[in-house]
Amino acid sequence: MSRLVLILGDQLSDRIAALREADRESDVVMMAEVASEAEYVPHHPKKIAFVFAAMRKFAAALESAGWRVLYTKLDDPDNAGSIPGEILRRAEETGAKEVLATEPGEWRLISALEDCPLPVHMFPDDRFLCSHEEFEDWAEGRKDLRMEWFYREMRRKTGLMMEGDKPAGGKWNYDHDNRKAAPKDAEFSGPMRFTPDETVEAVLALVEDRFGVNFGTLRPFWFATDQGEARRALAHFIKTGLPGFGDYQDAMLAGEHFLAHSVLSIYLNAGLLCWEDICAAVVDAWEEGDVPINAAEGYIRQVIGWREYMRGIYFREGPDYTTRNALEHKRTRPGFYWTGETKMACLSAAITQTRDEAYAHHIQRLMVTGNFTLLTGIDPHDVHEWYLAVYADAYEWVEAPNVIGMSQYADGGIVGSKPYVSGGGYLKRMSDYCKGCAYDVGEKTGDHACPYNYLYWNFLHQHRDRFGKNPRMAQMYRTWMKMSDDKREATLASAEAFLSRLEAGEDV
Ligand code: FAD
Ligand code: DLZ
Repeated sequence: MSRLVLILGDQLSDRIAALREADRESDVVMMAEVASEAEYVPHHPKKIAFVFAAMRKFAAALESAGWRVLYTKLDDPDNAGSIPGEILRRAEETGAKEVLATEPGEWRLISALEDCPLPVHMFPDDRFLCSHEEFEDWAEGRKDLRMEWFYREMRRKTGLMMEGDKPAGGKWNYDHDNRKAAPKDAEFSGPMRFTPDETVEAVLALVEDRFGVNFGTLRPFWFATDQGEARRALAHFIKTGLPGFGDYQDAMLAGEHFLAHSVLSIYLNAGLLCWEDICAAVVDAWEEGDVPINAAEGYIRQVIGWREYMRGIYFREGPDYTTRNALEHKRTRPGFYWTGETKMACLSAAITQTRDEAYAHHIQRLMVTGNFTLLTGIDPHDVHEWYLAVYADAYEWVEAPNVIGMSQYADGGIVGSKPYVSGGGYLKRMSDYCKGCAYDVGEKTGDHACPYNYLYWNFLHQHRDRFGKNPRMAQMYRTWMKMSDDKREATLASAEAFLSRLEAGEDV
């Protein structure tokens, strides 16, 4: 009796657990493009196209490797429209009585599989370095769950950039070298781009037809869509991007969408690359002397540190995590998050780039779009849904802890010991956005001032009961209290006027 082997759109790895448990001779792999996955948030068309194209190519690769694969395209007339629906349809067709699956990366889909009338054996997703149990053991009994301590455990566990039990170079973390603004003459070659082949073109036509109205530009579409291409994109990054990765990690330039970032999360999260291969390539380049230690350490910290830590938090905190709202923020997300039409040059640049690329780098996500929604008190669930929709690398296990936790402080301080907020000064230092802005970053109050300036102080003032005693924020509150009464009043009045205009849907 054959069993169904479910492979989801972000499980495109030949080492995925369900496949390892299956029997190539008797079991049947099933993959399905379904409306429920494509529509549960209005995904960016590039994200949908990437997932479908990569799924189709992975299915073809499995067939070539001798698997029997039942693949459902979105426009298949018999398509049941959901993963459980497709399981039942394929079970009836094949006579299969049970399903082998790998744990999905979203609680929503885990419970859908648990509720399926057919028995579903869900295997842990061991594409990650840290299992749920290991994260629980690490977290258990700790006063706070700071990423840095977790990261050091992962360095010890993997032995990456370790000399015995000591970190290579004598320091665990070289982040203080990684905050340079990009010089004007810096050249970035950007990620490797791939020309769509026949399979990708067929998917692009489908996505254009079905999801053309979603926020996001579909063409030009240049993502890698199979493991071979993703490996080439990795090799390209190691050669061209990694040497400058550390230095310019936090920099932002209006005309440079990628700088020295790798743009590999899309492939890594979908299974086209694995963390082991990425980290081995980074460490090799460092050992060969091709990249400085701050770049190599900075990069592996993102992958074995932040990425694994975020996943640990998502699964530890449970299905209600995305509804947390510790700061009780209630405003509706501004309409310009779907258009980029705002006079604030930084927000306009980050949002239009997101529209065109389905990509923005970490600091754009955190300190431009996320900073603004936090400062203006937007409902974090609204913010979460936007991020989940617009980025090609977004799946809840990694998006939610970054948004709800790191960016919006909606989990009350599990991920971050203080909120990531800043005034315009930080944006001016780290980017060239302010030059083309209708607002003046040098002005602190009034109609012409950069809104981040007064919104920043307003945020601290509104949340003084919560953050006033936070030692990491003491200096900021001291500065606020040292301002004259007139200045504080003018700051709060500017913030109030701006927030009223925002709520009224006026152009800001
Ligand atoms: P690089 O800058 O080249 O970094 C290398 C790799 O490190 C990335 O590919 C990624 O796998 C990993 N990484 C770096 N930072 C993080 C992090 N904070 N959490 C997890 N992995 C990390 N990342 C996602 O993969 N999906 C998301 O939906 C997502 N949403 C985010 C939302 C917000 C508000 C913020 C602040 C961050 C979010 N991140 C998310 C983390 C980070 O922004 C992206 O991983 C990164 O921008 C991906 O681009 P890259 O591959 O060029 O990364
Ligand atoms: C993101 C996505 C999309 C757009 N479509 C599909 C799909 O049609 N079929 C599928 O199996 N997976 C899809 N995915 C990825 C899933 O949404 C992903 O597996 C869950 O969000 C869990 O991480």
